[in-house]
Amino acid sequence: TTASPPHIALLPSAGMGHLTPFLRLASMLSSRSCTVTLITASPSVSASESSHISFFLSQHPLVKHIEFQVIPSKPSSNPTTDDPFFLQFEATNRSVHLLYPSLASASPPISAIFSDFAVASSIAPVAADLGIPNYIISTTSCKFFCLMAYLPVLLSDPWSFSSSLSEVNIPGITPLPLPSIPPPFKNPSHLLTSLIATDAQALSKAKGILMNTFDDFEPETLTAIKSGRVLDNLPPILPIGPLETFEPKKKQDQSYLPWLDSQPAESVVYVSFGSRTALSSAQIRELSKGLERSGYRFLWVLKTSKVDKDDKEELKDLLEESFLDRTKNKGRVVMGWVSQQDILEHPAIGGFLNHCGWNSVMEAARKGIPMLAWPQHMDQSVNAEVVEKAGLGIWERKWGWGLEGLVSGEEIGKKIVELMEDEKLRGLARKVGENAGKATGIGGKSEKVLTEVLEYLEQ
Ligand code: BUP
Repeated sequence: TTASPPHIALLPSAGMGHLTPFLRLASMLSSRSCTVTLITASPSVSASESSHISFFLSQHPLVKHIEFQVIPSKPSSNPTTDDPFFLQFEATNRSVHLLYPSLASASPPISAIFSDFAVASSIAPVAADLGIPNYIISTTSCKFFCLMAYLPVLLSDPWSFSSSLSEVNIPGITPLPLPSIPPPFKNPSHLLTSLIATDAQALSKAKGILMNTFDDFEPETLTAIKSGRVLDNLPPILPIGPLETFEPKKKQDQSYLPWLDSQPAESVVYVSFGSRTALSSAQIRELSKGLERSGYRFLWVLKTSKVDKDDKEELKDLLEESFLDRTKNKGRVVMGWVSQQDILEHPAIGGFLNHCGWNSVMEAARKGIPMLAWPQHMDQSVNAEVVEKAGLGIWERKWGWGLEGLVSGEEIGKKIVELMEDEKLRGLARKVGENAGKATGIGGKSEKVLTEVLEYLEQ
């Protein structure tokens, strides 16, 4: 009998930064004739997650959907954080065992589960009971993945994050400067830290780690982790990025696109800090000054709350009318969801001021767009260093964590000019884009890795 394509169940965790790569992979698998089941937790934290899930399913009628109810956490039970995304990670982990019956009765039988790092510990026993392999999907840089995988070892030594040290050492990879470590990691009882450490301990049970990155982007770190120098008990590391985007045109306000059409090539700075960072109102004002001072054209996506359901403010409450007036021919400020895809693809975009959420980094890499990195929280400082080293962008380390300080408009303006005028950077970034294209093209390294995994899983 001839082998038939596998049935793959995909289980993302909370937040657009996690959902997005899963939807992309689901689309890629479906177009390679796999049967795909998308598993989503309900209720979702943000409105963008639920609307993207529905939209995705409407575009992919063959993809099956399992929605499972998460058992919410009691607000008082986690004194270390009130971040709704972290609370959902925890709630999802506690609820994953409920999936067993629907996965066991799936037809055709499920060949493998591809699940988020953030559910590694809870899905491992489910996959074992089903007798099928589990692949972990890493939605961050390989370098930050190394930090998470190695976190249990670091936490076992009280000196690891001591402020008397300037860097954190992980075998095989270049040391991480202490300021790049996400602050919660320094507190072993922080909910996020304990979840990540528990998930890290389950990694050895996985069949492989699929990563949204590519060999040429993080060559040294990938070589180190693949050769077992970081930890000797990890399963194969499988870079398959940058993941292809599927997003066809969605019905949303895209009034910024005709405006972009009328701007000169590579003249516009695109500014976005991702789906869950709301800058302080003081920082929003400084950023507006910086954009104006730089003299460059801009498209700025502005968010005012961590979870989109809480968005209430209006543009006129956040920015002075005089600013909006003065810059009306030079820039656009947009609130709400934009199609970052369409924006980064647009020839008018010449630079990207961004927080270094990993999806954004991979999207910029695909298009070879130079970045000005301004990490806000979590993996973003480590990612910023990766971006800088890969030649995709510049990073002003002294700005620190965006959410913790205040950077003046003057400094921001100067740095934007540097981003837009650095021809060497533009050339290097373009090269990154070419390499990304090679990796995912036919016969490319990332494409081959994915093909091999799917061949292995054929039934
Ligand atoms: Br905001 C926004 N439109 O308006 P990241 C984001 N995106 O298409 P984050 C839009 O969401 P984490 C918008 O292209 C990317 O694919 C964007 O993921 C898209 O950052 C995704 O870049 C956002 O990883 O997630 O949202 O901060 O905290 O997990 O890094």
